[in-house]
Amino acid sequence: MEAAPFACSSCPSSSASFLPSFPVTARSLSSSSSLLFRRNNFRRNCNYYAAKFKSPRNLSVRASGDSVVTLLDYGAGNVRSVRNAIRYLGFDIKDVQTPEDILKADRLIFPGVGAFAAAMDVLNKRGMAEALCTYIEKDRPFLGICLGLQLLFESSEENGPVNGLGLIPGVVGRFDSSNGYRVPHIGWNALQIKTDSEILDDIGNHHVYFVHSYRAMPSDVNKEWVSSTCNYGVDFIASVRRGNVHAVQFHPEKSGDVGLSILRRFLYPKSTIMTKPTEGKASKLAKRVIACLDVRTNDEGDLVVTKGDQYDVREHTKENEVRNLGKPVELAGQYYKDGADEVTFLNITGFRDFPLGDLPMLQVLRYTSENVFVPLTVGGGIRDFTDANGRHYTSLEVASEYFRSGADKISIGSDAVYAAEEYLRTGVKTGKSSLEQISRVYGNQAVVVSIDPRRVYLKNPNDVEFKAVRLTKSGPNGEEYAWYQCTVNGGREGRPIGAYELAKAVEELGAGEILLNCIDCDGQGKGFDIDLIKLISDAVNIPVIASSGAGATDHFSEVFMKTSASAALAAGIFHRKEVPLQSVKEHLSKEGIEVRI
Ligand code: 1PR
Repeated sequence: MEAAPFACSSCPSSSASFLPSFPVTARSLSSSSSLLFRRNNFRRNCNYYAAKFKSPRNLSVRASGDSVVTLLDYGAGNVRSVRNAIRYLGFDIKDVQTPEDILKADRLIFPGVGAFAAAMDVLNKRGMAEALCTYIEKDRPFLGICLGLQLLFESSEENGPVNGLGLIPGVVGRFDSSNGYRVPHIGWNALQIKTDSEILDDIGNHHVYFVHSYRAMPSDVNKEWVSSTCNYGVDFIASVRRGNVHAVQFHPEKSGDVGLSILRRFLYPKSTIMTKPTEGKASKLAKRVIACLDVRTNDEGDLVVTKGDQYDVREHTKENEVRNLGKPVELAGQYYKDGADEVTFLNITGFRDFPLGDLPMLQVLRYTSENVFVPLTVGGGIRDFTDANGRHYTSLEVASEYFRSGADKISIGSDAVYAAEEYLRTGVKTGKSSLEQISRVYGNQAVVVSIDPRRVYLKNPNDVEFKAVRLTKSGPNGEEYAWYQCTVNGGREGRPIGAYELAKAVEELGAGEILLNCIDCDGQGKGFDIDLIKLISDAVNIPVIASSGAGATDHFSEVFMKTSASAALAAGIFHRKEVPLQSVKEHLSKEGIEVRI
């Protein structure tokens, strides 16, 4: 299986390569079944796997020191962010190679990645499921993250039912999107602390970062485990704790200072060096504020952050040079400190320069992810490519390289337009587009589609076959309507598809989020295109990021009050230091819009 980004679980990955999982019976799901019963049942299942797959045995294990944490990275995904956070907190990492490594660990972190069935399959095949159960039953220090929490339950409905480790009663199910809640659940949400959870002390009023489509529900049979819940349409389990065993559904390694403080409490239990996080007021899913860095190589060959006006990034001088607004790693680090909820890098010449040839971009991701503990998205050039030597790269390989280098989400622009056009023309999902392949392997929460539409004014909405909107402000010749034509190659080529049609098609093809730009508004500082953002955010059930045109704090409150956007992204005002990120947050907060402070 390909590496998956940190965003685990639980996502509707339909990869068919999983081995059959053991059957889930009504009895095994019965709420009255005892832990012992489940463990016996589990051991029978393990024996079945042990017979089928020989696990490596008797390999020597180094003793772990005080500042070493053992990491269970079963090879199904990229856990770079977790590694970076552990190292940042002063710990070395010892990777689990064998089941014995688990049993001998002093402190074990299990950042589950990928889909539930695939993860259980790997754990069973390598004999690690049994070792994990033994380790946890002995109350050894354990921290499961995201899928690492879900796997502790009896079973999951993700591509299932599929049996889990069976340590906690309950079934992991999918969020219901029919009640207006967008799935995946992506973003910063609040915790309701239920019991003394130790690692979550003082965290209750803060936001932490979630990204998942599946969740476990609190009930009478698992209430002694539940240390916190979170509300997203329903109250679901956000964390569990019993003795030294902890697991969290959210991502501490992506939850900024608050997340680092949770990890620190796990790594340094009972330490006196804790710094209390500042007072928080979190009560629900926050609207996100995202800083975007358009990156390209300038004429001197340096990778710089640039910024266009309606996508034109060159200065209007005799030299006509590429606008240079700073260094990508430095700016990303600054925005993280300023309180950005996410950082997005767009490799804007990726459509013509092959990104894997563009190694500085990968370096930018690697360096940034060492110190930036909020989600990183990277886009540009994600498509199949044959290099000058005739070597063919699939879009999946390009995406994998981005993920391995520290991206949590990838963003597809031009290639998603071609895929949507093809899908709308044939009505067939081939499964072969970059969008479908990457979302199947990594989960749809890891795939953003970036749309670059341009307004086309109309006198009459019936003049085109695409969805048109009545404009709040009429066009240059008094036109009352417009449709939004999608473009490719950085706005250079208009395509026969509207933003509305594209958004609905890519949602069906597996996009987990939409980054909605607007060429007309880009760099203008006059506000977001509310008509466009309302049109798209009302049309899909996945989160929409409003982009292009922010010029003042009011523009952010306007977009959140008038549309269903989940996040707002800006570039120019942050790069030019016209409006500090913190003042955007403060303004939104004053307007009664929940944000992460
Ligand atoms: O087609 O898969 O290679 O992806 C290319 C990516 O690069 C796309 O996401 C596309 O949006 C982006 N891109 C290509 N050319 C440009 C350009 O500016 N010449 N940048 C470009 C798009 C738009 C926003 C911008 C907001 C906010 N930039 O991301 O940051 O409009 O700006 P503002 O706050 O200053 O108004 P592919």
